[in-house]
Amino acid sequence: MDPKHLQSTTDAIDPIFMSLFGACLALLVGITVVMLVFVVRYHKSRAPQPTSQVEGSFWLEVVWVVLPSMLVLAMFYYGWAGYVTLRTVPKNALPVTATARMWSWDFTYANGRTSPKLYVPVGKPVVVELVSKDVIHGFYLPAFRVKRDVVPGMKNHVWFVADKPGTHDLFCSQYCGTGHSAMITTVEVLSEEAFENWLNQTPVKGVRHGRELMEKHGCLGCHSLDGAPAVGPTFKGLFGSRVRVLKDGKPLTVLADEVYLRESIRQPSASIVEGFPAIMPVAPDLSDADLEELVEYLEDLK
Ligand SMILES: [Cu+2]
Repeated sequence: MDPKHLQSTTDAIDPIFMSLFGACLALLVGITVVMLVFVVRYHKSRAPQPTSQVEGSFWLEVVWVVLPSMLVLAMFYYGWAGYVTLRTVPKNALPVTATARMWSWDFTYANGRTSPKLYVPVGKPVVVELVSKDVIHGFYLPAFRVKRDVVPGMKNHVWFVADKPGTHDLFCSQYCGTGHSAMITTVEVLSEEAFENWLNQTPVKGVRHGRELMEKHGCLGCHSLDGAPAVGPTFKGLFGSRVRVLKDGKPLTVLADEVYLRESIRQPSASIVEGFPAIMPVAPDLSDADLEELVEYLEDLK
């Protein structure tokens, strides 16, 4: 399908939104003006006696039944048409899986490439399968008028098409716990060529890959790398430091060595750093090789 002739989600939603908004505005202004005119015109000082005794008006009643009915039917028709556009995925759409977890997003492409940001090519529709690892999240992309709940155990999707390169915000729209406000990322719209290059790039091992793993597994939703306060303790200066923890309910000072890091990643509830809530989830999809890379990365942060 030629992208020029493809109706985007924005094209589908904006005219409906503006006409509903316009109809509401016209009613608000019309009703308010009539109300004010009547308040003045029929004030007791101007009209001390009841002005008339109206029994009814056939045609007036026909008008106020038929006009509003047509208005709400038109609202339904255009609303439905927009909904159908949002739910009808173009045939050539590029599939991407969005995985939501407390409290981060990651995106998986057909060739296995994963990314903490949603990279898309310009002019090509993208269909995003929505998967949640834990609780109900919301995939919210205001720039493309797209918002859909991400419910664990439920198949769901959204689609959109970007018409020019750029960066747009991607939010979680359902309050999903302490780190909800940190559950933000971006959609990066690239030219077709730049997108193909990015898609076929293999992530390099080492420090950069360690950082990618952090983003992929959502560590950075709760832990900062620069000492900034967050939901969980910062990673800055963690390795080799002495940490006050609660182990089996007893306070204890431990050395943050490799053993401690491995245990804290694999079994987050084994020891809880003092002053922080015991809310870190286990990561069953973290391989042993990736675990070692994460530990190495944390050592480098020292
Ligand atoms: Cu969320």
